[in-house]
Amino acid sequence: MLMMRDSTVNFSVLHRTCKLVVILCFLHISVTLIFYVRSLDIPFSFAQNQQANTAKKHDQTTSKDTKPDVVETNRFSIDNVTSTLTKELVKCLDTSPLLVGPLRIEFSNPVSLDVVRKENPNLQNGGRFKPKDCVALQKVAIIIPFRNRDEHLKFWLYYLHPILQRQQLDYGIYVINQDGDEIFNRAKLLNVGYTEALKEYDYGCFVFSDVDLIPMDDRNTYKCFSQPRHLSVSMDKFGFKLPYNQYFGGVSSMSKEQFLKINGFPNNYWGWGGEDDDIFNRLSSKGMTISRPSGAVGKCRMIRHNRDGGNEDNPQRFDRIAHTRETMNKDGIKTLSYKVVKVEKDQLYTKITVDVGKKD
Ligand SMILES: [Mn+2]
Repeated sequence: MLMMRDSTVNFSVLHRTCKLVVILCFLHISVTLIFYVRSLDIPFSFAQNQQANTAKKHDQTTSKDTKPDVVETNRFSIDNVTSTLTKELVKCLDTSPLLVGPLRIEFSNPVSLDVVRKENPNLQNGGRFKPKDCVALQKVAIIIPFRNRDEHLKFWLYYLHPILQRQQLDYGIYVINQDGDEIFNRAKLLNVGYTEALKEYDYGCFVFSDVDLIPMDDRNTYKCFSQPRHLSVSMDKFGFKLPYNQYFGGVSSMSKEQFLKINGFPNNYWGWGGEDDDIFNRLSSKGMTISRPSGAVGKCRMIRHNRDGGNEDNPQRFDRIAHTRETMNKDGIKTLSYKVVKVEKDQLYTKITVDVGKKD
């Protein structure tokens, strides 16, 4: 009998212990699950952003896709009831609420300009845009030096127009096309773009972009800062690293004041290379420093290509760079001369074909 009672006692203790262990296990699994799901949150929202982004692109043809803007207006109206009542537009926020972050950029499928035009119905002739629900903080002219790169320009327009609109900029796209077959002069074309854009509108900020560079994150805002900005800081071409600290090539931005302070860009760099280093020398000689986004936000892709004909290495570049301080006041925006050959206005861009002369 004693034995029996003992074993029943043992059995019920064992039973309770088992129950407790099962409950503990269940608790442990639940907690683990909760943390696991939480840790998945970041990739989830990233995927949603990507989808929202592509969905947006496709939606634009059918619906006008004004939802995010409306939300933004409502948020404003809480703080600014009076101005909403009087229908006055308020300033856009410092950081646009429409940004989605990292973007998928690839160049395997060719794009058609007709599709890009349909996907960007809010553009005005000449590749101009203004946000509808707030007043943009900056008026930005985007200058692209160009010759015979139509395929690259299509990708650029396809990717950049939606990004720039989400950045809530008041912007215009200026493609500056070098006429003829003389050797290419990137920096002079940039000077021309600055001059021609200002004839059209009161721009206060200028973004200078190569036609083959696409940002991989829309938080890399194409606007101006208190110091000249270098935007293409981690290019896939350079293993997503800055090739050297003074590098100012690819995509950069400068306010009108910053640009004028350095007498614009040099006009005498014919062929590939050096003009970006000359611009850096101009900036640093005037006591300016370079502002940059983080390496993550500043990621960008370059469309792979072979060197164009008529853009051979400039052998004089090393000598020129060594003398920027002596030459910059004599050679720049003050002494720029060129002839406009043709102006074409498209919904997606203003293309200005210019005769920049030739190397003497
Ligand atoms: Mn290139």
